[in-house]
Amino acid sequence: MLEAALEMLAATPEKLRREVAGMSASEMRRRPAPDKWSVQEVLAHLDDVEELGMRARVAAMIEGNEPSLAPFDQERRAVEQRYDRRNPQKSFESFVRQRRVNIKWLRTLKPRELKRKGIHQTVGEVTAAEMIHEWAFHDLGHLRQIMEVKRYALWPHMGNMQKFYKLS
Ligand code: NI
Repeated sequence: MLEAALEMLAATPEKLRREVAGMSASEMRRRPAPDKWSVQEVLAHLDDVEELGMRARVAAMIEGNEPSLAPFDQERRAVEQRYDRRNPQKSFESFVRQRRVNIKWLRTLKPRELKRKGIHQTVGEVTAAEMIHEWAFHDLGHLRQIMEVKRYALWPHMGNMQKFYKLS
């Protein structure tokens, strides 16, 4: 499963690129609902957490002795880091650069390194391998968010066919 997770992580930049290709700046800024992120915010977030939320944690487990891992509140971070003001193209490019380096690094990790642990302050013990699976899981969640923005954009144009669906 780890290989599958690494493949997913490696595939995310291209998936993102395809999903946002052709979107205008205002489409990227649009929140589908007041409590849902825009594409711009999702891109800013992926760029922001790639090091801090992901790589740094895996590295800490490998280099340290069961380090304590601080929780990461993405909603608060989005406000503090002004995700809504970030240039989406720059966020995307910066994310892709970091991801490329990280995939190379992840592929060098040995089985004994993957078994190393950290202690997450909220959920307890986590291994480096588990963190990598979560990393891929996190990617897919945010890709789904982008799909959701696109679904919302189609909604007003569907007429009576809306009756078959509910927007969550
Ligand atoms: Ni997230």
